[in-house]
Parts: sequence; structure tokens; C-alpha cells
Amino acid sequence: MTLTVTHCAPCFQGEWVWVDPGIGVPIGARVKLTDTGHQLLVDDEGKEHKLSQKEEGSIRVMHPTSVEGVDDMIRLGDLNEAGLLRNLLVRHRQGIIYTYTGSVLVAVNPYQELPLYTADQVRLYHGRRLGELPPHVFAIADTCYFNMRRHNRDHVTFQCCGRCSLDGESGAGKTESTKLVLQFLAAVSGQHSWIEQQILEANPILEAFGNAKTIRNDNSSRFGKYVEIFFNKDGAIEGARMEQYLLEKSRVCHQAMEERNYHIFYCMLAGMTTEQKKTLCLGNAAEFSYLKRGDCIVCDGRDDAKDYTRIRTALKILAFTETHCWEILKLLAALLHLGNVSFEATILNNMESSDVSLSDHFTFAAKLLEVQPAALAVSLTYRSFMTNRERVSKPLNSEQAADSRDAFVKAIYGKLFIWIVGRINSAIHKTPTNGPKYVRNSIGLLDIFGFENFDSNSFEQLCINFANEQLQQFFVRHVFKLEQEEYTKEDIVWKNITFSDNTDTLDLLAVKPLNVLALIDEESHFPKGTDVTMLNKMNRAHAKCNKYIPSKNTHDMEFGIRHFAGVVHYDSNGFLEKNRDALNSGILKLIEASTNTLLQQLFEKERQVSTLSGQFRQSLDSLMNALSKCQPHFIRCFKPNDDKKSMVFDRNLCIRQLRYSGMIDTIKIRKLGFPIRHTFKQFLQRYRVLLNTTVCDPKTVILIHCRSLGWKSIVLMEICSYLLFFYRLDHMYLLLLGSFLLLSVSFNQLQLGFERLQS
Ligand code: AD9
Ligand code: MG
Repeated sequence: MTLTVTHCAPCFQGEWVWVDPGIGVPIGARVKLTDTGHQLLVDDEGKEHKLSQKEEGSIRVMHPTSVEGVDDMIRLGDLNEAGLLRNLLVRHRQGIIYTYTGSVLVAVNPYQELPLYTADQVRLYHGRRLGELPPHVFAIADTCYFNMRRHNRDHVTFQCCGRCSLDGESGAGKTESTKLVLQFLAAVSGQHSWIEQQILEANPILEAFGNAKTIRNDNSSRFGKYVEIFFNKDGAIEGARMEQYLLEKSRVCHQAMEERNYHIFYCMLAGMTTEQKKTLCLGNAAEFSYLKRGDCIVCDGRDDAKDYTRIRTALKILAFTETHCWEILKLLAALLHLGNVSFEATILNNMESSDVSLSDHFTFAAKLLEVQPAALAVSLTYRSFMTNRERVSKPLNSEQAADSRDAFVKAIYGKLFIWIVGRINSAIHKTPTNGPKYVRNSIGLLDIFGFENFDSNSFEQLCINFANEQLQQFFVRHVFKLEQEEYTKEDIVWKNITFSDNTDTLDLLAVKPLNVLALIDEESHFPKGTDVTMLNKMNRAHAKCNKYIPSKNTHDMEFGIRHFAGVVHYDSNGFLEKNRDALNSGILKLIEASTNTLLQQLFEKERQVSTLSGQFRQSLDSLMNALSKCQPHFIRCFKPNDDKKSMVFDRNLCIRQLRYSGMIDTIKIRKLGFPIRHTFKQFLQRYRVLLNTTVCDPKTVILIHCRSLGWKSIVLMEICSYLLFFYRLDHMYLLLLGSFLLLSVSFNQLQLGFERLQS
């Protein structure tokens, strides 16, 4: 094995060094002397590396901060990929899951219950400055809360929000972290009110209907979620609003091997009384085709019957009446029965057609949907559409009829989910009553699907990855671009730092003329448009774009996109149908004729205003707009291994996550920069005590002081602002620090002194 080694340094027994066995990122290793006096390196994974004599003298010694690990990666001496990776590894081994990178929190999924979230911990972290205590998700939650309240005091007329954005792979811990932030906010807002309980209880409902067991996560969120929590001027929670994005509807009808349908189905079958099940003609999960496509009915570690009780309690708390609950169960039962309906191939006027195979399931489905069986049969086996003059019906063959049944089921489930979120909102989202001038503060929590790249990727993955590109750009913009631009604008000496930017990919997806999403939409509106015509247009329009990988030949239905997190190949089959998201008009007529009130309500607003990607883009735009107006906080969730194991740290998986989380660049920029700045007005309001002046115009005051004190004053102010913001120092400290700083002679010394002061 050849070893790549850099700096020369003599090494001693037991010393820590870096070794690069040529398999990616250097790994930490400890020097061991053999009996013959040669050096042997034992790396972090226990592997031994022999060194040639020449190599022995040229080993890179590990910075002391990397040996034991640090709380904030900004303080690492080995400020590189290997350093960050080892820091996470060392802490993971010590059972420490949280690490800062400046104000960004990295959370490594522990895959075990840790005693970190007790009421004592809430009290411990509440009101403490960030960095004072070991890194914790509660510390970030408290910073959001503290800043929100502080701004509330300072600027009563502005609506200000702290945002938390959670990012990470499936199973990394985004949803758990969101719940923890919510738990913390509910605890510190201190009311133990009914509304708080309602907000907390919304989660089990959303998870029942929107989460499922996948190979990556036993409780995978199959929708994106943005929760906005509103606080009154005293900092008490007074309401919340939830937004959902892009539920994976296809899961209701199909699941990959070892995956399940949505939890609610298994829970209801395990938890309903025999009587209730009899009324809905339900048996066990194994009897329903929709529940066993993944050959997986039980999920280890989940108790479906117990969860059902929990869901029912939550529904009650969220003001779902008994009638609502029963109507929901009826509809879910109807979907299960529909899934068991099969079709027989027939020939009608020389055309392929189909008939419903009559079965109890079909009869029950019609009964529960409250429609005429004959009408249900026709709407499933015919497709009707409008020509210029009249409505025409075309028979469907048995496969098409099964597809039409699935489309019906997906539409019902998708709308039911949206309806449930709507009802939750109507329980927890109260309009403020204190008059028009009353402004509420809010904290938003974004828990949205991570980047997806499967063996086969379809339209849903394109939408999800598009959302991730936008969020990545938001992160990159926030951390990098704005920072850099601001320094340039303020004439602060700043060496340009290079960072990976995903603007080109976003241009290709949604900005350029004939961008990918626009082409898909355009082709969806053409009655004659097909996946093939769409793909051809895309290949032609973007042949020269280096972020686009065209299909290999005319038979190849795949195209590729170079995303910030890697290349994803998409199978364009089914894109247009999924994007059109339109129900056969025969089915819409059937729903109109149904006497099932819930079904009717779900489809009340069924106006085909926009395509799926159109709707999604709209909700993403409003999300991005909301995010851009607020102070964001980021929690980057990491998954230590793919096996849901508690003590396994897969280096390759973690490097990948480090890379695409932008952590390396974040750490550079954060260490070099000044993270917090204020306008003249804000500055004066906050530091008037320091400036000792009666002049009122903020800019004049500050400029006078800058001129008389020179650049040191600016540095002082920046650092004071930083300290006040992050460390919540009081004025006493600030004055002491001020005199210390003004005596210092060079900026480096200031920084050194400052660092010493911090430690
Ligand atoms: V997905 O994109 O929705 O598939 P998430 O949301 O990132 O994914 P989730 O929060 O559901 O992952 O976490 C997955 C599992 O990891 C949880 O069900 C827990 O079993 C486990 N987990 C995550 N965070 C923690 C934690 N802080 N403490 C203990 C945790 N277990
Ligand atoms: Mg989740």
C-alpha cells in the first residue's frame, strides 16, 4: 500500500497523525513503534499501515483539536474534509451527536434513545447563549426563540421570524429534530395551553397519513412540511399553520420490496374493533393487495394497534368529530377494497376493452363510496373526454382499467391528506384578535424530503430534487454569496473564497427559455404530447448544456441532470401523465353523483388550474419567499450508516453528506468572516450606551466615531455586535472588551485576543 504523506515531522509512539491510503479522504492514525524500531500506523478503523523509511520522516501530524474533537468545527486546526470527518467520527464514538459549524448545527442520527431531551435539559438550555453549553438542538431552538423575542422588543412593528431548515438524507433525523424543536418551544413558551397540545398532537396525525416504512427509514416522511408557529408578544404560542408539499401518492397503490403503504392503513386494521371492521368489511392487512406490494406488512419496532389509539386521541384533540373519523375510515376502507378489484379482458366492437370482475370487494367499494356499482364499473373501464362538440367514451383494456382505478385511489388519498392538513390548520391557526396593528412573531420549521437518487427515478424525484436545488441555493446564498457581497460592498478586505454553486442546474431546470420544467409543462398541455416528444424537445434544447445529459439514442427514455449532490438519471416514462395529474372526467362525474359527503368535499375544488409541477413550483416559490424574509438557522442532519445501527460510522456515506451539505466551505467562510451585521439604526439602538452621544442621526453618530477612532472602531463594533448576538454578553463585558480592543495594535492581535477571551 502506498501512502501519501505531506509535512515532515518526527513522530513518537502514541502520536496522532494523518495517513492517506489513497482511498479518498485521509484518515487519522496513531503511531506505534515496532520491536525493530520501525513506525507502524494504526488508523481509526484499526487497520495497520507499514511505512517505508523514507515515508517515516514525512508524516503529517494531527492538530491537537482533531485528536479529541471540538464542539465547533470552526475551531479545528485541520480545517479540511479529513478534519471535519474525523471530528464527527470521534464525537460519534463518544456518543456525542451534535456539533456546531458556526451557527449551523450538525446532528448525527444516534439510532438510539439518548437522555438528551428531558425537561431538565430544556431548562438547562433555555436562556443560555449559543456555545455556552455543548451543542444541542435545544440550543438552536432557544436561539430562534431568543432572537424572535428580542426583535419583538426592539422592533414591535416588524414581523420577524426565525427559521429552522433541516436538511439531510432520508433517515438522517430531520423529522425527529423538528419534533424536538417544537417540544422545546412548547416547553419554554410556558403556557401548557390547549393550543400547544393541539400543535404537538398534529404530528401523529400527519405521520400516520404521510409517513411509511421504507428501506431507508421505518418512519419516512413521504411529504414535505413547513410548520409556522406563532407567538404573542409575551412569547407564548398562540397558533400554528402547516403547509404540506408533494405527498408521494403512488405509495398508496405500489410499494417497493420491503416497504409499506402509509402507516394509517396498518394501524386501522390492527386497532379498530371487530364490530367496526365488520361494518367496513375489513379483515387483515394481508388480505389487501395495496398493503402487501412490498411483501412487508409488519414493521419491527412499531406497534400498529397502539399507534391507532394514539392517532384517534390526536384526532380528537384536533377537533375531528366522531363522524369525521368514521368518514375517513370509510374512505380508507373503500380504497383498500378498490385495490382488490380486478378486471377481465374483453372485446367490444373489435376493440380491446374490459369488465370489472365482480367480487365482494367491488360491491363494498361502491357501497362505501356511495355510488351506483354500475356507474363505478363504467367509470373505471372507460375513459371519457370532451371533443369540440361532445363527450366521447373510449373503452379501456384491463391494464388501463387497473391504471384508472389506481389513479382514482391516488387522487382520493392525495385529496384526503390535503383535507386533513386543512382541518388541522383550522383547529390551530387562529387569526389574531388584537386589531390590525397587531403583529405576531413566528418561528418556521422546514422538514422537507432530502435529495433522492434511486435505481429508477421518475417525475416525483425530479420535483423533489428541484426543491433541494432551491434550498441548496438558499443555503449557499445565505452563507456564501451574501456574505461575500456584503464584504465587497463594505470595502472589507476579503479574499474571494471559491464555492460550488448550483445556479447552472437551477437555470436548466426552471429559468432558461425552454427549461426542463417548462418543457414538461408545455408538452403536458398539448393533447398530442407524449413522453417521447417531450424528451426529444429536451434533448434538442439542452444538448449543449453541461448540466444536462441527453438520452443515448432514440430508444433510450432516460435523461440525466447534474445536481449539486450528484448525477441523477430520470426515466421519462409517465412524466406527462404524472404532471397532468388529471382525473378521467367519467370519474369526476361519478364523484359528483356520490352521496358520500366527505368524498364530495374532497373534490369540491377540483378545477384543473395547473399541472402538478405548476402547483409545486407555486408552493415552493411562496416557501422560498417566506424563507428569504427571515433569519434562517440550519440544522444539517447526518446519517452515520445505512443500516440504522447505533455505533456504526460509515466514512464514505458521511463524506458524501459533508460534501453536499456545503459544510467545508461554510466553515472556511464562517471562520474568516463576521457573521453578524446591523444597519446604522439597529447598531445605534443597541450600542448607544457605548457611544455616549446625544446626536440622533444614526449614520452621523457612527461615522463621527469611526473618523475619530479609525478602523479599530469598526472592528470593535463588529466584534461587539458578534459577541452580543452570539454570546449575549451584558454591557459590562462589552466595555471591558472595548478598552481592550482599542489598545490592541493589529487586527490579528485583536482576533487572537478575542479568541482567548472566548475560550
Ligand atoms: V426522511 O427523509 O423523512 O425518510 P428523516 O426525517 O430525516 O428521514 P427521521 O427523523 O424520521 O429521519 O429519523 C429516522 C429515525 O432515526 C427515527 O425514527 C429514529 O428512530 C432515529 N432518530 C433520528 N433522530 C434521533 C434522535 N435525535 N435520537 C434518537 C433518532 N433517535
Ligand atoms: Mg422525515
